Amino acid sequence: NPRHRLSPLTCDAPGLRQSIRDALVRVVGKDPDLATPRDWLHAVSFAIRERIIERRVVTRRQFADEDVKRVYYLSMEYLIGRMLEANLRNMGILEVTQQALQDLGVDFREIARLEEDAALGNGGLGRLAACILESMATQGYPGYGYGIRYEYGMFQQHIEHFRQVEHPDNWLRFGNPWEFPRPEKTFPVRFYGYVVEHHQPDGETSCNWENGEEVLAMAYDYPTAGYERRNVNNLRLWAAKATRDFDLRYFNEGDYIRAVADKNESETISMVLYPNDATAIGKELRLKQEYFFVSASLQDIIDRHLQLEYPIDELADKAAIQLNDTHPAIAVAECMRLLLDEHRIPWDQAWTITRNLFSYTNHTLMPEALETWPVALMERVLPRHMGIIYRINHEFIEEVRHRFPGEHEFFRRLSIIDEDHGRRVRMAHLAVIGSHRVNGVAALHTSLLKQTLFADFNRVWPERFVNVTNGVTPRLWMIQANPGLTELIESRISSDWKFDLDRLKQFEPYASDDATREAFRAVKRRNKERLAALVHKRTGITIRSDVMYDVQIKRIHEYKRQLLKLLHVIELYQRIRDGEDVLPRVVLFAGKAAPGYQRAKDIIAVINEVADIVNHDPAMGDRLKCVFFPNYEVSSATIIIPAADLSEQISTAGFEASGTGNMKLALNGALTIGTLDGANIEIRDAVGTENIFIFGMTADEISAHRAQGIPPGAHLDSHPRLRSMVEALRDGFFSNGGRHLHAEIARYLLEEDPFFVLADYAAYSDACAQADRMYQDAEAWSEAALLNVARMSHFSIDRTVREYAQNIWNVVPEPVLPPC
Ligand code: 26V
Repeated sequence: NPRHRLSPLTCDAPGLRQSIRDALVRVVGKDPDLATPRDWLHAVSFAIRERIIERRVVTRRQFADEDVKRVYYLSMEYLIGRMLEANLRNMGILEVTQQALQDLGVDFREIARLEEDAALGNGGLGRLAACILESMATQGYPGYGYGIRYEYGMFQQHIEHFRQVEHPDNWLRFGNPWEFPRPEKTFPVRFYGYVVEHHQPDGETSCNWENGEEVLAMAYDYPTAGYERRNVNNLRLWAAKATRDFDLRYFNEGDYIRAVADKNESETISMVLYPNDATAIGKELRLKQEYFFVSASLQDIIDRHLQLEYPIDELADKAAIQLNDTHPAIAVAECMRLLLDEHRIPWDQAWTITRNLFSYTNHTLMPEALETWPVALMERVLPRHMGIIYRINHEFIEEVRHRFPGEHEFFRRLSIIDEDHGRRVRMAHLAVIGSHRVNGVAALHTSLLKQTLFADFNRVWPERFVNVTNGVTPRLWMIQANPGLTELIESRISSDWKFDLDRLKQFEPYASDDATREAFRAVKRRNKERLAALVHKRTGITIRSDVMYDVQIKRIHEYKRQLLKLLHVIELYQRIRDGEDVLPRVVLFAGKAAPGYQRAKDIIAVINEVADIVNHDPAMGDRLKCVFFPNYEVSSATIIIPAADLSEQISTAGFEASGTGNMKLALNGALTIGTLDGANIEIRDAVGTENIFIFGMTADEISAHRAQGIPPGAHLDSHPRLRSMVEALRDGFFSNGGRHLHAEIARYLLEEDPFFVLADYAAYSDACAQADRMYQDAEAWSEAALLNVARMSHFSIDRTVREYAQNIWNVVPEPVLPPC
């Protein structure tokens, strides 16, 4: 319609300059003479916002015209980081915008770092969701993200007196130029109440869920740009708003203040991200968060389907829904409810649609992280869903009873209801039964899933279980994070590797080229200088940039074994004190501990206290520095990763589902020291055993070792120093006030540790020594590092997304729009 044609927004420097200046006055409301750096940040963001949304409108229209099958990604978490630079780069207007700002006398770098990270996730699972969205946009898939617009994201970690202190992450306090509030897009979400059954004349019963409380879910849209194209997909995040019922109460009840307070309470649903990625939480508010965003998303998905004039029974032909872990698994029951109660579809047909629609990704085998909800809680909060779950379970058990007669124990194990721990709903079982595909996130993880957690289901439906190994987006984790290495690659091979990481293979021959190695070392050195400056700013610690940077950056968890690395720091410290010649290095830890996970918080404290002794001991003579980098987040990862030489991926084999930091570090030319766990195995296969340091027990050996029940202390003599290292810890040599804490950690290592730190120590120390030897040969190290870079093509998120599209979603990419 020509009346709706937009006045074109130019993307040249003069046009952008004008837009930024206009936005400063007209949107931010500031006199340019008085504008602060943050005002400029907002002005440029508003100028880009206009351009990104324009492309979103075009993309949406194309999808609508082309009758496409859509993909919906349901995730409680999106760990996105900063948006300005990513949006500019992907839209292909980064450099011209930097130029426009420079013309205005504004330094892009200075304002870009004022943006808060969007930290709406805990760790790997949330970052994977962000990478998948970016890749779907880049490759032209009609993909939509759905999640929660938490008012407070992942807490900010401060270190006070060596300990972690959590501060609220009020990321929206200056407003957010990247979001488009859609107050007209709201859906009611009900909690509590009861179910009324109506017996129809045809003998069927229909159900009505009545009474209870209603909350509104209001949409906020975050456009997501594909790399170097005009495609822009949408991430829709829901915020809770009180319904108008609350407004009416103002009039009807004398207690006006109370009525407004209640209104606020109903808005707490989307207030805060649960900062826990280790243990399931049985909190009612968490269940409400899960159902809240699932219900709003499904209502929206079905609305869109009907608006496009597709028949409801074709829902699974026109849409695929991916469940990111079990957090949105209630979607299976909610989909059934909507089809049965709102759209009057018969049960069997609704069930066929539902199963064809959903698929589920599992991200952990750890029993304590598996979500189960007490039946009584579900009955109270979601009575209609509980009824639906009972019927799903009943029909499922009937089916298996028929196929496997008499195997009563088998049926009990398969049931959605766990009868052994006070009747609980197993969300993973609901997700498996309600999906047509279930995937693990690395080859080992998928095979362990089939052998352990889902062994019984694998007997029932072996074809349902597939592997999709994780990946990372090279746009953020290489092009943005490491411009030096990007430029080096670009000077050697053609630039199509940015869309198709398979082409990075062409870089491989340069691993044996002296000039390329030399240039690689110069890039690393500059990246180390950049990190060293940041470390100094954040911690006051001065580190050299001419030594090995050895990093372990990830959530703090026993199974990830930060204590194994810390023991190695202690070994190096003692050896230097004993006058040995030790390769100089910086060991850098970063990561958050769940606020309620005391052991993880103690590990942070001990790391900081050991670091304090090491860093202040003149005997170290600058040969060893130990840094705990506070408040690890996406934006700091982009600085740390490109500076790393050695990537610590040392989880107890069988426990890390995949890891994605391992991929980011190898892509940036760090060599991995790691166990045969998660995607490390596939990384080894890709880079070659000579270019990685693998050590320790395998997953099978860990199981066998556990069965033997050897006390951990029995390993103290497996390494010449181990005993004195653990004793130094135990006796408080490194303690600075927290003496009993150190003794407790030593006791834990000697008597309890379910993750086999001491049992793996000798092998680990050997592997570290091997890495040290290779590092001393700069040419050999650079060659191995460059081979790591060139051989990482398999770990592009684009490959991951293509596998989901082909094997699970059955969707094809749309021809992407050309760059402007
Ligand atoms: C679990 C829970 C338990 C209930 C409370 C809230 C909460 C929040 C997150 C989680 C997820 C834990 C699973 C997880 O993050 N897995 C990680 O997923 C990565 C992406 O697949 C993978 O690379 C890591 O190995 C895996 O630990």
